[in-house]
Amino acid sequence: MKNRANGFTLLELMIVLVIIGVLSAVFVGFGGNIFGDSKTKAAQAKLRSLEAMIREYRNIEGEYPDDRLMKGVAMNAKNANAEALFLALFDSKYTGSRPSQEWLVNTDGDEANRDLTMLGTRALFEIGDEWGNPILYFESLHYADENGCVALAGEDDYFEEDVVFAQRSSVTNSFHEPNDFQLISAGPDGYFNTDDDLYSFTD
Ligand SMILES: [Ca+2]
Ligand SMILES: [Ca+2]
Repeated sequence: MKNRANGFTLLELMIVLVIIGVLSAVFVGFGGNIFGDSKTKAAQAKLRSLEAMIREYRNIEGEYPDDRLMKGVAMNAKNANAEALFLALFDSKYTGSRPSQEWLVNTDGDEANRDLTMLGTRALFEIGDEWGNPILYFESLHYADENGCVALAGEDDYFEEDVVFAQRSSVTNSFHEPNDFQLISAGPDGYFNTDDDLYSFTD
């Protein structure tokens, strides 16, 4: 009697474990997708608001922020176009809207050789995406720059260098936003030049 009761309990336990296993697999898969989607949506919304800030900058300053750093300002050449956008929007004399300071990242750890912003630090930040990687900024005057931008991005602080260029239409082969600018996020995988990259323009 005692043995039978134990056997029955073990079988029940196994069934319950299998059910829990199936349910948690479903839940994790489902929850994971919802989480991923909402993060991507938030990232796209961030690109749109950054776009609006750059247009506001042009309205106030008469031209888009330069996507090049002044010579000799940075310690390294990485994330340069993202750092140039940061310097423009956080210039102490600039009067328009700025991104939240919580958006700032510095994946290459770069510093300027002098104080250039209203932040009281020489850190050469980038404006970061939802995954903590720099949002790259290409100004149309320099789309054809053959060196591209060397970006440092990755997942969980494991960064790698990618060379990123302004994007061309796959249909016409001409640059997207030919008279304006392009913003590029590495997307959920954290690496540039892959299929999940996010853009300020539609391909
Ligand atoms: Ca930096
Ligand atoms: Ca990517």
